[in-house]
Amino acid sequence: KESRAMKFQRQHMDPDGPSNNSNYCNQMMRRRLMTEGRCKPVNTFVHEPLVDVQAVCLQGNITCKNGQPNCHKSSSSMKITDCRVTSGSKYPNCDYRTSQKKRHIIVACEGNPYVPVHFDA
Ligand code: PAX
Repeated sequence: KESRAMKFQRQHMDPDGPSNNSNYCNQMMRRRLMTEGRCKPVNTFVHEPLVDVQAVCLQGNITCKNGQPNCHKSSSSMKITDCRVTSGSKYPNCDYRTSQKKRHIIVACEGNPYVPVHFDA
């Protein structure tokens, strides 16, 4: 079975990306299996080395949106792509808007080793 840590990597890690194209989210959301059963409404891909994203679990500890205490905010801003389903998108034809940004990211971490399992913001 896929662990929570592996699921985070499938859904949120793309260290070698992004290919600079407006179809990035349409391709990646499908390729990473987030358009099965429904179109996942919002998803962020991070374009930094895995070790740098794992290291966020050792950086500033903050409260998560759901009130849990296991969130961490990156001390540096990171290259990301936000994918957001368009208003006209109709499953199974999931259509996404692609926006590239540089932001501090917030992830929730769990386990031993203590690694990212959820993307909070
Ligand atoms: P998830 O299902 O929320 O969390 P995601 O991050 O890819 O998946 P399983 O066993 O899979 O149910 N976990 C936590 N979740 C939330 N908060 C805390 N503190 C926490 N600690 C552990 C994956 C697993 O992490 C566990 C949780 O129980 C899950 O375990 O976001 C909805 C989705 O959209 C993404 C992030 C979420 O997907 P929302 O609205 O609930 O915050 N997303 C959202 C994104 O990628 N980018 C964005 O900018 C936003 C806003």
